[in-house]
Amino acid sequence: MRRILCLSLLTLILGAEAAPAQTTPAPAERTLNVFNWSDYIDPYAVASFTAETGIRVRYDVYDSLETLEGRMAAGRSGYDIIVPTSEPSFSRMVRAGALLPLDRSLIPTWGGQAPALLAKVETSDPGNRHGAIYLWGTVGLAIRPDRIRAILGDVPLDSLDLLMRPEIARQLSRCGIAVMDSGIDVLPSVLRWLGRDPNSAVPEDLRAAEAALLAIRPSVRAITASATILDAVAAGEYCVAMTYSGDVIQAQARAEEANRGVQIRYVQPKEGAQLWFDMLAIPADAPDPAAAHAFIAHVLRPAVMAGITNHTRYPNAVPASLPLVNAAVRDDPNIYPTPEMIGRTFTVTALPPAAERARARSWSRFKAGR
Ligand code: N2P
Repeated sequence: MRRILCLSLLTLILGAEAAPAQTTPAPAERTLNVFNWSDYIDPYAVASFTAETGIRVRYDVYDSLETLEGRMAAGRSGYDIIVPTSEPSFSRMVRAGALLPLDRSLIPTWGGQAPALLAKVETSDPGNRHGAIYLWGTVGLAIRPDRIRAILGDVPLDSLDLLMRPEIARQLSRCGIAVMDSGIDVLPSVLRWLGRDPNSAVPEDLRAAEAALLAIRPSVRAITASATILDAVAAGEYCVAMTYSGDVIQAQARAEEANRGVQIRYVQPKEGAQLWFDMLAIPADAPDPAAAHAFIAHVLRPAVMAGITNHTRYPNAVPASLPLVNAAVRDDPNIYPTPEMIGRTFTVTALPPAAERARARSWSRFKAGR
């Protein structure tokens, strides 16, 4: 909330500076409509875009793929820029023709993206025609190591066991367990923890994942929006929370700043963590595709990208931004994972619609606890 507020303030201030003198007729106001994840930009990236182009930004946020997909499925979203994860959402949108093919001649900074990372997302978008890479990361756990040690003693802290083993979860429920409310982004890790295929469409596998989640359900205090989890983790409310990597590191940074003795750590589960890429994309019916292309070109500038990474604590795909990324961010393997850590990740794929629906029903039963 605070972020959104200060973002609109900045836009206001810069907008006011750019306002024409009263004698000249006001030019038709141009607005870019952005729908992005919460806590996922540097306010300066938006403010500098407006300052340079004169295009104002209306900035809305979501905190799960379910919300983004629901909004897009309803049609006529009115957004010029959205930021879907390469799998499963972006690839589905590409196949459904819901995205505009990008005109690279309008994105002079396109070539700054690391070819190896573009190759990774090409499986979701042949030819990389519909999306530029924004930020990427993994799914894992926020933990409070001191609290966990106080309850469980010297246990390994690198495993999803902290959340998924019912007897452990029961003990840790005293200091608070939370799971982000996104079946799409949680179920694959649960399947992997069970030693099953994260992309399984087999009903038996899904039943096993649901049973595992129901077994810990009494110990889970909150299944809630990832943005809410970020704030609560920073405030020290949970000692285990499953969410996105950079959100945990943002929470850790906020807790350090607050200096109230709340120690937070990110755990990339040793069983294998989901690796994901978020894409800058333009809906096929975007009101102002030219402004959207200009925004993508702006965001991919190394200095702008460095600011975004410094602010959000998520890695980007523009190597030339690295010299401008704070050393503490660049050298944190939970932000920029080592090749060995990348080797312990998995990626997901879109499932057949019936399997997606079955997963959504399982997730609802987990939330309801039955
Ligand atoms: C931002 C979370 C975005 C990462 N708060 C999920 N792909």
